[in-house]
Amino acid sequence: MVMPTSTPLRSKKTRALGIPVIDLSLDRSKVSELIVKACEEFGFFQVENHGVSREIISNVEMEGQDFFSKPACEKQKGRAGPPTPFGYGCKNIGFNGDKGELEYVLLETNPHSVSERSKSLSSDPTKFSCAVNDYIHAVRNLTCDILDMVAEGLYVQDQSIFSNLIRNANTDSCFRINHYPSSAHQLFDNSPKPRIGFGEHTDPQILTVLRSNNVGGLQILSRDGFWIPIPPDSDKFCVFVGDAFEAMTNGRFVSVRHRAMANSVKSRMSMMYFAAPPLDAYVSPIQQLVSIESPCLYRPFTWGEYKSAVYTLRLADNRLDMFRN
Ligand code: GA4
Repeated sequence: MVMPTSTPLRSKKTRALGIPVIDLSLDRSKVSELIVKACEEFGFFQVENHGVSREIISNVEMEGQDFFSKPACEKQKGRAGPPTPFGYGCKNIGFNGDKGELEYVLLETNPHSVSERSKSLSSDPTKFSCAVNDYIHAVRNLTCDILDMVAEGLYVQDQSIFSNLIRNANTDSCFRINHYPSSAHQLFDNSPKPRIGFGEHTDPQILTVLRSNNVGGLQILSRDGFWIPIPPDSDKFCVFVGDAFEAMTNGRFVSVRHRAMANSVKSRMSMMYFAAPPLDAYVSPIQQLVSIESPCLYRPFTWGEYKSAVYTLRLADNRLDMFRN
């Protein structure tokens, strides 16, 4: 059989919409190039052939389903509330009055904290925390791999410059499971209003890695101001550039605004790993991306400072502006 000699390697796009789907099993240097391009153009991409095992994913998904199917009073035992955002939450997002059509569990990612929190979330805390910890471990490795490829694609000498922040024992990364209940009753409504499950925002962290069941709802805002629905695919992960990455790349990457709709007839469950630096780490633009032509856009600030500022604001607020030079 005659094969084409040199088919250019291109990221597949969800055709009509142009959102990159990157196959991580391709040649590493090509993948690095594609990831950087996607971060620059969209601040968003999907990955396939990511190497996270189906078993690890389905174990945590089952724990999530079990938890959200419990009676409300049971779930409330693990309730989050000021001063801590961690634990179970329902309809309230953050502490400043934002509401959503969802319930969620938010956890810190260190295994000890997961075990402790599991006691108020599950009747079998060991099983719950093992499933969550295995998932976090696998997705953290995937995230670090992606970050190393970004550094490679940006021709940064220290290729672990980003991933070291996530591998650091004091990383402030967190893990969240969102559950958007179905709205089967709207089936018979002639003009069902689209309901917002989680309102428009950017993620404050470096990178977010999301996986959902096969129920749609996620939308990203394109640079020209259109909401683009992301087709759900439980075999892929969605990757979002966060505010901290925008700052570290001196604005070369832009954090992507996104939201989740909750008007599906099936319930949607998504799981997010938010990769963040330690609280005392500086989120400054890396040296290689600052020059006379591209002067430093942000004043130096730590992740802790940024996070505190973020938690005083509303979901849709533009946060990075406060730290501009
Ligand atoms: C968005 C990303 C993560 O889910 C999160 C969210 C946090 C929360 O739900 O408590 C925030 C939101 C998120 C950004 C602005 C602030 C903080 C709600 C909110 C109004 C856990 C995070 O780190 O920032």
